[in-house]
Amino acid sequence: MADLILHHYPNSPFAEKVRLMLGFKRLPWRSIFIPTVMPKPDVVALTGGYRKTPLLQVGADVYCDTALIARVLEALAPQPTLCPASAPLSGPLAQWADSVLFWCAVTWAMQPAGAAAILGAQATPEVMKAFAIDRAAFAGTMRRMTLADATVQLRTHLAALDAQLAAGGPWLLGAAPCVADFSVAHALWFIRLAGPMAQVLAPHAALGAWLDRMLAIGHHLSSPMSSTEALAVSAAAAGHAATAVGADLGFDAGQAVVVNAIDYGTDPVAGTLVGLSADEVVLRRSDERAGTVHVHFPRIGFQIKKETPQ
Ligand SMILES: N[C@@H](CCC(=O)N[C@@H](CS)C(=O)NCC(=O)O)C(=O)O
Repeated sequence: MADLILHHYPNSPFAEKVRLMLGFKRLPWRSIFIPTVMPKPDVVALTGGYRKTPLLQVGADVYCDTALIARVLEALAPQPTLCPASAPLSGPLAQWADSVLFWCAVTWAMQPAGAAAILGAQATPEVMKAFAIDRAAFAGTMRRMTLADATVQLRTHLAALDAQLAAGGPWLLGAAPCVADFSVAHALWFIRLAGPMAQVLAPHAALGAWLDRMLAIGHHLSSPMSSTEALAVSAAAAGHAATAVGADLGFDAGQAVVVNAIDYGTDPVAGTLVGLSADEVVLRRSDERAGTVHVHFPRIGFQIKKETPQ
């Protein structure tokens, strides 16, 4: 199997979701630390514009968004499963955690004392200013939560999660962890990272014990790689993962299309459509350094448009 190359940075919650899923599946991986703010020239060489963290690269296939990365890991290592048949709501619950819960958690955690704990010595006034400017552009037209709203909503969500675990468990949807456990865990991991802000978790004993179990899964084995090496791996790859454009989905193979996330970080990626299903859209694009890359996105949370010739 080609190397699984994760492009990430240590304090990214969504990266922690993937690191834990790699740990759960006992898959060894290569680790590339990418910048936390734009510019990210080596990331964009691979994706064509998508800038969110993390990315999973396998040869010249690049997988964007952790919902899709979860499916790729599931296909590579079906056991232990992230989608037990006994938990059909694992996907929708993961999506709730990755959006609703995530924004409450981040808004709460990034209060000044939390941001100082997360960023440590890096949190100079200049770094904080550059970070704020970058994230304002990243949010685009998305309305960001106020701290007052995030605080009350986070407490409601934490109480519901705690009650679910106290009544059932030991995992969120029963006897085994599923993808939703990883989506909830990364948001709460970020709150724990935020030093004094972690007190919001204190009243919830069942949730706290579950989070300890989740984080004990660990990250399995990783070894460092440089982004220059990753671009060379892509350029040298012999081919791509098999893909095809399904019938009756509104698009044709070979069409010029543009794909973008619909929530935030909506930077468009243009390419030739080579794969389309209910779960995934795949574009082929070329880059001077990365060669011919297939960039994969999930369907949920993304928009595909035909590129109209100028
Ligand atoms: N839906 C995306 C969300 C990813 C996301 O929001 N990642 C954050 C970091 S945790 C990000 O991209 N921040 C800006 C950046 O890293 O440039 C996923 O599941 O991968």
